[in-house]
Amino acid sequence: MFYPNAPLSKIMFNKYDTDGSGSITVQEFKYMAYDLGYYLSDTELEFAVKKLDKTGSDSITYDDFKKWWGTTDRWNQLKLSEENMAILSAISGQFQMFDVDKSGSIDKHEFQNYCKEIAKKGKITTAEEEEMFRNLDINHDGNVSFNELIDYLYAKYEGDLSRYFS
Ligand SMILES: [Ca+2]
Ligand SMILES: [Ca+2]
Ligand SMILES: [Ca+2]
Repeated sequence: MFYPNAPLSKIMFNKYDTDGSGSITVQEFKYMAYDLGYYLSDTELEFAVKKLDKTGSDSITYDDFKKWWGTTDRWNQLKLSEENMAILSAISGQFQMFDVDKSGSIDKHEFQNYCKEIAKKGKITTAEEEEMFRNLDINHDGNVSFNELIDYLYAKYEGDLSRYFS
């Protein structure tokens, strides 16, 4: 729908919310970036949506979008720093190491080893371990995918993944 007096943020939001769902998904955001001439890698796009999404819906609502659109360096702030890229690749390497059967996800058995690594300091009880697995396995399919792990860490460290290694 076109509103002649709507703010630009609203016009842009409606234009790129191509399925009219009321929120912008990674795919829709990707198209917008491309259409406006900004190049972001797939990883950066995923993170852009995670960063802007304040409701945990994996997509951007108009309220989230409006805030971002109103910032002056709106595209630059979505670029991942070299440091963040390095951290992501370190987490990915760690994930692959614990994915012993190379299935692309970490099952309960593999998780027991991984858990010890995440917990690092102090002991972790079986109950805590189970709770952690439940929190990580967002879609409850009995496996932790890399995306689920990143979502978890991203929420836990409020977007600052460098804290994971400190
Ligand atoms: Ca949409
Ligand atoms: Ca596995
Ligand atoms: Ca899962």
